[in-house]
Amino acid sequence: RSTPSSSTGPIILESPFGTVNPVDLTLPEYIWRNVDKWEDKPMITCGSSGRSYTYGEGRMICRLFASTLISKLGLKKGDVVGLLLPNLPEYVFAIHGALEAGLVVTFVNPLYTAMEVRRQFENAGVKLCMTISLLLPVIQEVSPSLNDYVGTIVFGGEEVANEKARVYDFKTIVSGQSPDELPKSFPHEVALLPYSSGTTGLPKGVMLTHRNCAINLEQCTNKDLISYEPTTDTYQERVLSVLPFFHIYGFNGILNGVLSHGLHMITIPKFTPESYIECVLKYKPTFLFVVPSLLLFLASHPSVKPEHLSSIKEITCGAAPASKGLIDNFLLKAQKDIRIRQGYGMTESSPVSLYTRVILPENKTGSTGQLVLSTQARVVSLTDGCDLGPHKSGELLIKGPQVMAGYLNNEKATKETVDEDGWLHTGDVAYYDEDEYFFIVDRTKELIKVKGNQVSPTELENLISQLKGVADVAVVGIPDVLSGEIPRAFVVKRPGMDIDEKTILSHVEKNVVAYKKLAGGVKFLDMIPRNPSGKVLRNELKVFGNNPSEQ
Ligand code: 4UV
Repeated sequence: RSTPSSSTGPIILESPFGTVNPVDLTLPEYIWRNVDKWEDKPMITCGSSGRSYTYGEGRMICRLFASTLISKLGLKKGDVVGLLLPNLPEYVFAIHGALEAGLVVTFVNPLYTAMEVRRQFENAGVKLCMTISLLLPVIQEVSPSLNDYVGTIVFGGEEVANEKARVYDFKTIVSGQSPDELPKSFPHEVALLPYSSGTTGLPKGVMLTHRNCAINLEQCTNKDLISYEPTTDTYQERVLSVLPFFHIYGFNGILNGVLSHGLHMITIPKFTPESYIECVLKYKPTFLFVVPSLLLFLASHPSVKPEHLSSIKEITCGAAPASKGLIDNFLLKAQKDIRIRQGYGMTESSPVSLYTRVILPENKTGSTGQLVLSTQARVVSLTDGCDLGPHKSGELLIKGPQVMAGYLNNEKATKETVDEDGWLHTGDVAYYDEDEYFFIVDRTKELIKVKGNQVSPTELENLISQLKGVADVAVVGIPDVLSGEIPRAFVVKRPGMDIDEKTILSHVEKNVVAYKKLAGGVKFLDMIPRNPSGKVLRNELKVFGNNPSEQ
C-alpha cells in the first residue's frame, strides 16, 4: 500500500515536543530502571481485598518468577504465554516475570468464553497459561487444543494445583526459587501480542517489541506531558484505574507508566459503582485514568458526590471520543478545578500517538491532543488520498518508533495497515487546527467500540452466519449514550426459513463476552447493501433504522 500525496507533496506534521531519548532497554529493564529509589513504597494494591506489594517485593517476585518459568517449567525464550486474569496486583508478576524471562505475552479478557480464548491462544501459539482458580475450567476447555502445552499457573491456586494435570500454584512453584540466570533479551524482540481487529476483519496478533512499548512510555515523558510529582521519601502520587490490564491502554499506557515513575497503583478486579466509589474514598487517588463511559458515570451517577472527587488533580480519558459537553458536565459536577486530559492511541501504536499537554488552552477542550515526541502525522483525503491542510477531515496516518512490527503471521493485513514508508493507516477520521491540535471526528474502519472495548463486526458476522436461517448478515456500531456504541446486526433470512431476533440474540450472547452482545438488536432486510466488489456499505446501515419509517 502506498499513499498518493497532494500536488504539493506530503504535508507531514511533526511533534511540537521534539525528539525522544533513545531507549536501548527491554520493557522490564525500562520500568525497573529507577526501582531502587522507591523500593519501600507501595507499588500496587487491590482496592477490593487490600492486598498490596511494595516495589522492592514486586521487583524481586518478578525476577524469581522469571527464573521459575525457565528452570522449573522448561520454557524457552520466545515461547508464548497466555494470560486469562482480572486486574489483580499479581498481574505485574505474571506479565513482567514472563517478559523478563524472554517470553512473549498475549492476554485476554477474563470474561471471554472458552471459544474466544481458544481462538486467540491457538492463533498466538500459547504454551503456558496463567489464570485464577475461578477461571481454570475455561483453560481446561481450551488447553487440549494448544500445541506443546506446558501447563497452567494459577494465582491463589493451592486448592486446585495438580502436578499430574500440569496445574501449578503460583506461590508454591516460585517458593525456594533462586534468581537463576535468564536468557538474554533484546529491545528489538517481540514482547507482547495483544489482539486487535485493526481496520478490518478478525482480531489479529499485534507484534509489539520491547522497544515499541518502552519508547512509547518515554515519548510521553516530557515536562509538557508529565504532571506527576516525582516520587520521594515523603510523597507518592496515587493512581486509581479499573481499566483492564489486558488492553494496551491499561497495560502500557497506565500500568507501565505508573511502574516506571514509582507511583502507587490501585485497581479492582471488577468494577461496580460501589467498589469504585469506595476506592476513591479510601485511597484518595490523585490521578484517574478512564474511558468516556466511566467519565460519564462520574459526571452523572447520583451516588458520585463532588466531595468524593476532592483528592483528584487530573483525569486522563482515552480509547473512545469524549466530547467537550461530557468534559464540561463532569467539571460542573466536580465543582473543582480538575485537569482533564485526553489521549489517543491504538493497540498498533503501543498505544499513544496523541496526548493533550498538561496545561491545555481552554479553546482546545475536546481535542485529543498533539503528537507525542518523535511522532509524525498526515491527514489524507478519504476520496483521493491527497494530503490535507488544517481544518480538513481525512484519514489520520501516524509514523513513529511506537508503530508495531506487524500482525502475527499476516503479511497481507500488515501491508494494508503500515505502508511501505512506515505510515500506520489508523482508520480514524481526524483533522488538525492551525496550532496542530488534533480532533478525532469519525472512524472509517469497521471496528466497533463498546465502552472502549474492541468489537470486531467480522467476528459477530461469522457467528451469526452459523445459524441455518441466515442467508447474509452485517454488523455495525450504532451510537449509544452509555456505551458510546453498541453492535446491531442486519440479517437477510434464507428463503423459506424463518428465524427470529430472539434466536440470533441468544446465539450471540451464549458465545461471546457480554459487551459484544447485540445490544442494538437485529433488523431484518431483503438484502445487505454492498459496493460492486462486495464490501458492505456500513455507513448506509448505520443510518438505517434511525428513520422511524424504516423501523
Ligand atoms: O486498539 P484500541 O483498542 O486502542 C485503544 C487505546 C487507547 C488509548 C488512549 C489513550 C491513552 O493514553 C492510551 O494509552 C491508550 O483504544 O483502539 C483504537 C481505536 O480506538 C479509538 C480509535 O478509533 C482508535 O483507532 N480511540 C482511541 N482513543 C481515542 C479513540 C480517543 N481519544 N478519541 C477517539 N477515539
